[in-house]
Amino acid sequence: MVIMHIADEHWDQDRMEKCERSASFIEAKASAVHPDLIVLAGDLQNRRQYLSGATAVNQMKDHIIALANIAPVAMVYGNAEHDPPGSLEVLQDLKTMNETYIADRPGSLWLSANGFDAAQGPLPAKALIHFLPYPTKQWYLAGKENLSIDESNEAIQQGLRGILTGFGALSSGAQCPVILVAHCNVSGSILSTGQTLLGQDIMISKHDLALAGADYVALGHIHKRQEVGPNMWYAGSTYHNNFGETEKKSLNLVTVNPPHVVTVEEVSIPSRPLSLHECTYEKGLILDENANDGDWIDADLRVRVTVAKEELELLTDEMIREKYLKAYTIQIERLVVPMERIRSTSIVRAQRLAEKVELWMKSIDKTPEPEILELANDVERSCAA
Ligand SMILES: [Mn+2]
Repeated sequence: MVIMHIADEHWDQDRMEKCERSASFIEAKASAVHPDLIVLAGDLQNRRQYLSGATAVNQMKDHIIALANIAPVAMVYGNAEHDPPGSLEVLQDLKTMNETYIADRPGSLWLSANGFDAAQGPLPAKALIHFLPYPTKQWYLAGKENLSIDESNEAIQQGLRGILTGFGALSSGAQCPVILVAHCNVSGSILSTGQTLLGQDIMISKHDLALAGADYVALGHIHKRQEVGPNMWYAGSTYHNNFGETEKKSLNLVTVNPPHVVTVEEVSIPSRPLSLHECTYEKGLILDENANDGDWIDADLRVRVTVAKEELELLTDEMIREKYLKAYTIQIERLVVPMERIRSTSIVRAQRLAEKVELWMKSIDKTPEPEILELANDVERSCAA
């Protein structure tokens, strides 16, 4: 049983080049590997796509058709900000070789040669799939609107545990690989730099997820690829969504061999990093202490330059472009501040006390005597001792 686990594709008409580049890589990989099941763990769209005007609906639909012509596709709804209720219905009932199932509520399905089935049919089951779309308070607190915050949190956790325990009961009788597809925030996971979460997440612990008794948990929501518990993986997003997000993007190829041997292989997706560099313009120089990172090479780069009002006219776009010659694209922002602030930022950034003293003296057009710098070093050493 080979499962292709993809998450957070974030289809968006404003980022079509990025979306299509990753999507065609994924389709080519799927067609080469020919998995038994393709799993999409939520946030298929970046925001609701409309059929009229500028839209990503057609490309997104073509992508799902391409995947469902290779293998059955199982997916869950992501956050309502990205996959609003009902917004994925346009992907239901496509004319494809295999079925596509989109879960908007918790539930389980059996996969056999006949496709997806709510009950175990006469054909041998290839897999049991549990679905946990993004948990919302409305869903878990329906009919319990008058609870205090503590009581609601407890009710939500109880509700989730109930569902996961129910999954577990079904899993224990299954003679096939068991997969849980979930879009949620697992406690202890690490956000990718640049990713900000909208609203307040319901947190789920890996111990609660384990109640589902799945061989593999295919997670979506956090854009940084990571294993949060034994065989519980965030695949990460398929392209770089935010400036500052520079880690490489991937999908997981998961093999489950009976009885319960799971191997996970990372497949890197060629996506251009979104690099963010903050620097200062001072006396004809662009100072960027992280320039040596090189994370901007071949990246879409945003450069934020802090520049003194008095020096603004001296700083040209060409000077900035020249510093980051190998960046793929550059967006330039100028933060204009009074001269004093520029001086204090470089002083704050200096690592050693002697360096700070030197910078400060330079700002009042003086050069420190060597004894003064030695003294600064002595002060630093005696403080550290
Ligand atoms: Mn997402």
